[in-house]
Amino acid sequence: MQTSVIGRIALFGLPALVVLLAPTPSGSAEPSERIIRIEASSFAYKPALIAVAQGDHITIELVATDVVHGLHVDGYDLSVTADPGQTQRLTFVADRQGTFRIRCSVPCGPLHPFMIGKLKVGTNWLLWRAVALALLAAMAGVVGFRQ
Ligand SMILES: [Cu+2]
Repeated sequence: MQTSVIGRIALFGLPALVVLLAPTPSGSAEPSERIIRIEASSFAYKPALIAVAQGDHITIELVATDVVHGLHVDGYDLSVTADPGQTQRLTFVADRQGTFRIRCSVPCGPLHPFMIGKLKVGTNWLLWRAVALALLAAMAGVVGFRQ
């Protein structure tokens, strides 16, 4: 049995278009440059939750508003310390997906152990889109060969 050209377009072309044009949940599929300002004061980070996409280039600007505070990202093993009134920067690529704990790395008072935040690194939709397109192209190639 032979697959018609129209049949092949319907089988692989349309799914490929859907994969290409489907909107991503975050709105943008491109890895982006993100500058995130975090205010640290006894005993909390503001914001306490940072959500980024995998592959994003992140610069955290840590601002301590009262005493010296630190910021350590578990899983990425990154640290920065800021004196009051002096912004310190931490730059990294969010290459690992998941939820990571942020905690203060400088003993800053009685509730220091509870000074925590979260870094959430979401799905890289650009990567999954490329994988889906490659699979469709491979399937189209197999069907094309069999004729
Ligand atoms: Cu602390």
